[in-house]
Amino acid sequence: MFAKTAAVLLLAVSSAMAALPSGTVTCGSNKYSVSAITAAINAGVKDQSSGNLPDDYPHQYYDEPSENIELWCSGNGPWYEFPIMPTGKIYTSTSSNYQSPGTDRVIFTSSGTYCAVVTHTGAASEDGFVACKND
Ligand code: 2AM
Repeated sequence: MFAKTAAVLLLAVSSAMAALPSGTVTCGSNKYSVSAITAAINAGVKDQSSGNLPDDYPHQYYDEPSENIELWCSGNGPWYEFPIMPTGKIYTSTSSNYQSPGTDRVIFTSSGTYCAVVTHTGAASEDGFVACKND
């Protein structure tokens, strides 16, 4: 009984803490480690606070109920999205050196708390997003 209660409590606390993914996240055929995800979030937060916004990223991310994307962070936003690149490089587009943002994005809060990894690959509409596997 005690163990069961403790397990339920642990589950409740850990889900409220917006844990990072437990392992590799897959977006279409692109794979991301937890450290790559953390690095992309940190770059997005840094760009935002420095006012350096390559192609306006981070963009604000809006909860779209029809997309059925679960956000693993608590609160009501605002949320932000920033490209995560399958090359392992950090997204640093500039007007003189344009870089495509690709298909995949990390979603996070203004303080850099992890919320999700999403992709345009396999989304129901061309401009829509779908959650990446194991995010
Ligand atoms: P993106 O530029 O990173 O692809 C139209 O889909 C625009 O809204 C795109 O600029 C897209 O980001 C952004 N966007 C924000 N939240 C979205 C959501 N929940 N679903 C789809 N696009 C979203």
